[in-house]
Amino acid sequence: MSIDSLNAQYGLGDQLVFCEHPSGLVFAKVKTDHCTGEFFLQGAHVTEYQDLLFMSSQAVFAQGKALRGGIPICFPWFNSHPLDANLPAHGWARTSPWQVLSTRFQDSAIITELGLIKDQFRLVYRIEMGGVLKVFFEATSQSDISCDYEVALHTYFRIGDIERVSISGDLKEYGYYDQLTKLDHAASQEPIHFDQETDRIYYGTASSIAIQDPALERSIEIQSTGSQSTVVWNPWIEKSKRMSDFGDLEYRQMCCIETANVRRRSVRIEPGQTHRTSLQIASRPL
Ligand code: TA6
Repeated sequence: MSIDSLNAQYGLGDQLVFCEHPSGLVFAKVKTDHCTGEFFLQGAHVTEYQDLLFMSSQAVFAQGKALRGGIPICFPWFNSHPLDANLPAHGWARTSPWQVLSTRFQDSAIITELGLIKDQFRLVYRIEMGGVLKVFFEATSQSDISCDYEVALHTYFRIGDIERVSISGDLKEYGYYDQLTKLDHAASQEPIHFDQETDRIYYGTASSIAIQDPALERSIEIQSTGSQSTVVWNPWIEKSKRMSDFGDLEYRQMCCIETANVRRRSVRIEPGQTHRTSLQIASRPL
């Protein structure tokens, strides 16, 4: 669908405008009295909401390439494919073209629904940009047998200084699997701090998490539903240097807190069944 047709059918005046990125990718600009934001149709990828999300200055905007930052949707597998390492890491949802299903202005928010049908799944992703950001990921099985999938809303949060950040909230109640050492760890009952490459899967329902960011004098409040695991990641300096679409020192201004259902907490849905994972992001002054 052309940009003009998209705006004619789904645009909402100057509050929701579809545009063509220099790369040729289509994205939408949101501007209301309460917020500004952006999302790309490729991957249904939210790239901006207020100043709460991190996008790498080295991000590559190209068809079929995952964008480094914002909220990539990892689905239907997390990290490497369990059977075929040649398949793209984190699945196909974040690099596929999603279609606009509907747009509306409601309760002071711009609400957009995007859809993708692929490999026996019907996906609907609702993005609500208002005083807070809400996203709802829904997967419905169109298979005639049970199927398992993994999902991670792989959110990159913008922070002021990684060495002064602490992650508080429900995660302290749960143990985690360290993806780097391949070891399990018991719950610490302590906030999480970063002083090295960190790549952990916390198993449990962490419905409320906060990123305390004294450098930016704010706390980012993360509420989730339908999520039985949370991934916490910072690449630190050596991995940052190995990522061509990420600045060597950008690890200092970001951390990923990923609302997920992965590995031991993957999702099993029956034929015709729908599972929803949702995320709400807001900030408050410290
Ligand atoms: O969620 C953490 C992680 O699985 C890390 O291991 C790292 O690979 C990161 O995702 C980024 O993955 P990507 O495929 O986007 O480079």
